[in-house]
Amino acid sequence: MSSEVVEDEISSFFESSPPLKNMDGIIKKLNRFIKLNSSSRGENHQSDWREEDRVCVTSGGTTVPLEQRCVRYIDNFSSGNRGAASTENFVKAGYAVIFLYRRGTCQPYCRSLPDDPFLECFEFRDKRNIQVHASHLEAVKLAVMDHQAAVADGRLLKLPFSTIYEYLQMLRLIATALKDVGSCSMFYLAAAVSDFYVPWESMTEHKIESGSGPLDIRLAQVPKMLSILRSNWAPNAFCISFKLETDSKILIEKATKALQKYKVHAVVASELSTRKEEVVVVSSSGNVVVRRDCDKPDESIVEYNLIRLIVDRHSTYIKESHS
Ligand code: PAZ
Repeated sequence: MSSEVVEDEISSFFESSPPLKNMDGIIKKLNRFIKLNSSSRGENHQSDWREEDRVCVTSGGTTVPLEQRCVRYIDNFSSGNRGAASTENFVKAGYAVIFLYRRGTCQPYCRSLPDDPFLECFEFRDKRNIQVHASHLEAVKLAVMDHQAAVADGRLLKLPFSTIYEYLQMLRLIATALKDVGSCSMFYLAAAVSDFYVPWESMTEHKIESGSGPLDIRLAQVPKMLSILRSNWAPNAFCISFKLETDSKILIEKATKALQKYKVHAVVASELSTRKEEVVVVSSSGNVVVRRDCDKPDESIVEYNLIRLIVDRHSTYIKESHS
């Protein structure tokens, strides 16, 4: 498909999307966050270029509404665990992170809390007061401390999405806002983005009636935004995309094709059942298997070594772009 056809498809996707709610508020938050991470550091730290690094981490799955006044939608498996764990490690590495996440999925600093932390971590001290249960005290203290430090330091901005329409519009806003940051910005696209959707104009307004027998729905292909992100939205940003397959035999081939087609700097390939154990970073300099190491507390998640590798590659990229 020619690049003009892709661009036309992308334009008509955005033109026919329902407008993003609170777009002005999101733009304000984004600009404030990006400015904060330039002005507060810049002058006194001119030689320390690491402090200007920013990454947009996308996380969780996009929904595909079936009705305009949405009652039903198509969803996917993504828990948001990878995005949340990666965000924590990027903050640790000195990045300012824009965390574009699916509402209700895993959040940074909350991964070691129980599923229902509010109800499970607290108990009554007496009739009027509650306290953290001793068994969760350390985990809650650490989560609150690390989260507050990241936010107070201006290192974490969280922006939620639900639908494919919201996700892609917000990604475009972020990319546009980060355009001037150039090579110091990174896109780490770990979200599981729907490949198919129901175009807004062909969607029924009201709840689909259930009395009229089997349901036929025609899903259109979601235009691949990676190409336009690379060529127009943020051409100088370092860009990491992700590829998930259930058949390990085709995984590396697919990831290599994506690397070449979208000209991203690396593709992180994982297989559904082993995605928490290992990933393969596919890039033009070869493929690197990254595993978790259960014997070392920090390295017990695959994202620890993954982010170290990605940060290292990003540093080299920035140096090369500045030389
Ligand atoms: O969100 P999670 O931790 O359950 O899974 C992460 C992941 C597998 C969704 C991510 O690493 C990924 O590969 N995202 C891209 C999926 C794809 O569209 O191929």
